[in-house]
Amino acid sequence: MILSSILAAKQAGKKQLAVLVDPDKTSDQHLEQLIRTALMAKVDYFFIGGSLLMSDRLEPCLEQIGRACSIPRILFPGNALMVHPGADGILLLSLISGRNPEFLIGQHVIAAPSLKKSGLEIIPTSYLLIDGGAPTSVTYMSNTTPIPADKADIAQCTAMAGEMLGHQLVYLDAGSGARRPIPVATIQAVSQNVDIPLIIGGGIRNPEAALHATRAGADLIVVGTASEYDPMILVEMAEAIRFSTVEDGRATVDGRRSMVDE
Ligand code: 1GP
Repeated sequence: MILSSILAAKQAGKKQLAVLVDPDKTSDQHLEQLIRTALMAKVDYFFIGGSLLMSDRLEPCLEQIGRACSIPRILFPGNALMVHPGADGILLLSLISGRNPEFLIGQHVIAAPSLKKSGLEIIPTSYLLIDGGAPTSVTYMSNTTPIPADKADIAQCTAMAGEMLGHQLVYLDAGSGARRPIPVATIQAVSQNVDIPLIIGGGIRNPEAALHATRAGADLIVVGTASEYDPMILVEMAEAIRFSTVEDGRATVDGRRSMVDE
């Protein structure tokens, strides 16, 4: 079960890493290399999805990952068309930073029959868009305004409301390709005020950014764009995240503090 493994990792103070695969942007060859690197880096999950699906690559991507490894494949859907029974689970996203009913309930109603018979593990997730410095596909496609990056109080209260509504995860996303990742203060405000696992993504391009986010309280880091340019970055990201886990356990590794600006 995906949710129970995320909860167990949080309980153990173990930080996790997910790679976002956009089926439209991934060739067979690139995906093969990405899977190899993900195995090397011991990546915890594949997130699969995007704001749009222009190709019919969703199923081939799911199959290719499933043939090559047992890393769980979690759908990260932009809309109801992205439900596919070939995955292992799906983040059932409620876009609660926005006020567009289509992404609060409309798409969910459309997807309900196929979700019900899909056999997928369905994980109700609070999804909050945080301004990452430039308009992104997801803000445009969802027709919603992201929470201003420095309004930690709004992010905090929104996440608290999502938790009280019964969501099992909270995902703060600056959007794929964001210029700036989510500020540490915003991550801290949310992580200190909700108990459900916290996913952070958008604009995380280097190990330092991943480490800053996990130190601030992120439980699971999502990396997409950076791995499209350089799959090997995953190995460094995973090391940084594990370093943060070890550090939380107060068994710091000599010399590794130089990884971040103190
Ligand atoms: C986007 O959080 C993901 O939904 C990943 O973002 O592509 O910027 O890594 P990047």
